[in-house]
Amino acid sequence: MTSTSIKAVRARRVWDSRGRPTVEAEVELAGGARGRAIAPAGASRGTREATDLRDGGTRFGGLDVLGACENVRSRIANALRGLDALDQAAIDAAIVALDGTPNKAKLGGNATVAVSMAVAHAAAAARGVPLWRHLAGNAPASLPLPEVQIFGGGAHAGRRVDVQDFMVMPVGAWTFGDAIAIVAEVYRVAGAIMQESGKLAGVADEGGWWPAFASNEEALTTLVRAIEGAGLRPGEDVAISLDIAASEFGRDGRYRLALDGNELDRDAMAAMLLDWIARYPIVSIEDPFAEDDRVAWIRFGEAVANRIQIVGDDYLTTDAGEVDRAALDHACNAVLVKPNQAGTLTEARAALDAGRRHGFGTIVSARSGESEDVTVAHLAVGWNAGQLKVGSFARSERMAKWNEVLRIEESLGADAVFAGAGALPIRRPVKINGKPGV
Ligand code: 2PG
Ligand code: MG
Repeated sequence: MTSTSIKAVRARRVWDSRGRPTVEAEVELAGGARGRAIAPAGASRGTREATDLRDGGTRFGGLDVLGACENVRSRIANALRGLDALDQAAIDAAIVALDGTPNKAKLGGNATVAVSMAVAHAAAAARGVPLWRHLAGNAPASLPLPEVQIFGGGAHAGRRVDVQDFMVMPVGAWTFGDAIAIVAEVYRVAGAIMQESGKLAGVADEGGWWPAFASNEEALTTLVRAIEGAGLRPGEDVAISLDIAASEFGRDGRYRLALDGNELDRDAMAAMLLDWIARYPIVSIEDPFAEDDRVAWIRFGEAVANRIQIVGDDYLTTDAGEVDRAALDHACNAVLVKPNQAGTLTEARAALDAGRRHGFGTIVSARSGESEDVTVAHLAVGWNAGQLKVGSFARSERMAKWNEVLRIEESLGADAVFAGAGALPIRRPVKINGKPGV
């Protein structure tokens, strides 16, 4: 027993940003240090993600997590007691072995990720350093380029539009603080445009403006107007990024765009996206095709050839093996890293490391169901991911993360390194003379 040995692991049911139950884990070390973390929850979920263990039945629509909390208190606590919190890999290996399934079906990924993150917080507290510093060790750390939703759609907005996230990336910014201030202006102007056109109807799940548009493309034209209205140059100061989340409306190579009244085959879907890329300053597209449509991904990857970032979310589900396969296929050039898709920090880190080995962009991401927990902000900095996606620029479960990165930036002072547009795995992330520079 040393001062960093795990003494106790506790769990409590808390509530997420959608008012749904979720798991909070608390870890206490022998020396008295404590760490705490809350599991997030996705709405558009990849089929290979770690299981989000829910009680079923009628209570809270079947979404209660009393079973997952009990797994933390009993099985996980018993397995981890006495282990050294400084050895995250050993802790997570013990969790993986205890579960014994490929997708945390027994313990619940919500139980395991909360504990895994709480252990990291406790270890950092024991060392008396911020979590990002604990995670970085002697390796370089950097402030991430933010990817921020302006309009929310898909599963986060009652499928009001098909595309899930219309986001911006402040590619012209030189510091994280500037980047966030630029986003604030674009978000504000986008809201004003919605109001002027009588389309202001509140916000979606991640705080983006509710997308009261007549077509998916109207969101793109409005986004360009918002960037210009903020006095910024589309593509040079601020670029567009999309999460199509195509698994939500695509199956067997066919894509049903309900808002546009279209059913597209995989080639027509690719043609539509290529047309958008040609006409709008888009630097990144996530999940352009459904997770079961490997051939579409490979063809699209070939057609785009690193002109933009192509991000695998549902397609890769934060799995190092899937990242390796996608790299061989040239299906994408970036990995979204969501700790709860993997179920432990070590597995999420392995997916990020696999991406880095292949020259991929690496984006640490929150989920649509979030809380005041700011662990992902520390992961993005401490793992030197280069990019961070936590939803929009409203609602405190989102702002808590952006604000935490601002604090970290300030604490670094002159040593702060902003990843900026260089974090994108593309040849030229900006427009030149008003034309796409790709
Ligand atoms: C995504 C995330 C975050 P969810 O698809 O990238 O926007 O959504 O957490 O619902 O999977
Ligand atoms: Mg996604």
